[in-house]
Amino acid sequence: MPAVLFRSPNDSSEAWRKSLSERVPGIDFRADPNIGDPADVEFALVWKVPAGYLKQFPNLKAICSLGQGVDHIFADPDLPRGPHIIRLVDPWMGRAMAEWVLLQVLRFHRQGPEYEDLQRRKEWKSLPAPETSTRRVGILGLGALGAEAATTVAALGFDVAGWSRTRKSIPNVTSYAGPDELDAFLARTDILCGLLPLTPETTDLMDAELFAKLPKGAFVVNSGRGAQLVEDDLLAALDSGHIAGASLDVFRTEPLPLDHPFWTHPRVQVWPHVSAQTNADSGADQVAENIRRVFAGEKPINEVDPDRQY
Ligand code: OXD
Repeated sequence: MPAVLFRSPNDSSEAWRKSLSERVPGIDFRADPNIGDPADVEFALVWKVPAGYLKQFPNLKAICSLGQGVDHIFADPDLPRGPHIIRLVDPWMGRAMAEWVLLQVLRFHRQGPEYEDLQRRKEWKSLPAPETSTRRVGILGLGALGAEAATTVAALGFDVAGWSRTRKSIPNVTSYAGPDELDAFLARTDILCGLLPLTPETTDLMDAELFAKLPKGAFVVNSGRGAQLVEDDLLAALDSGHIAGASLDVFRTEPLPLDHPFWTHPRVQVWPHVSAQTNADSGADQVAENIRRVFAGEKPINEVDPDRQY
């Protein structure tokens, strides 16, 4: 059997070796740096490998991301042309992401930051009770993750809309599509949740111009990719009061540098890229199926279109 290469900066090789060995009898699983002869490797399971790394495998047939995002693969200028590019589409991760988005929406909706501040000042004071049905939540990106987050938030009675490249039909979620409908989507959004894949089109999308199109006092949540948000523009919008608060799980540089102003900003909550972590148990079935398919010369599932890059 051809070899499966594994490389990730996270210490998860033994968990993946175990879960794939249970599903692919006789698998030749090679965790970097023990790769043996690179010519044996036909399937690579990777997360954030250095640029140029994958071109050393002359017989590679598929490159599978160890996450839902594949931007780390397309960022390699020497990416070999030809292998299938595959992402994880894991219901467990979809649920985890929907929980995280819901947590941020509820925290802002129920004035969490204001009450946390009152507690710090030992002030017993009630604020006007918020109304769920008129709180407008906007999900940027209605792929597998965005659609589940939108449905989960809508189930609680929020007024939910989503923006995506093409029109989507999701019960209780108003669909806005394409660049022409972005402004109308932003104008009706009190809590903006970024869940877009990183592509050349979405890089720097959340900038000063976009923040200005949100209503005054809107909140910004991002668990898409850090490079979609212009951090200085968000800081300026927070400091002017136009944006009332932000919860961020992804950053342009990760880990977030120690001197970054987000760490100590009173209206920013920092999360260390944990909204939906890859799970070697729940993700292994589809990876095993793809190893089987690729080695049999069949088309894999969850293949990414290299032109769209998601
Ligand atoms: C992913 C991530 O892409 O965790 O899955 O960022």
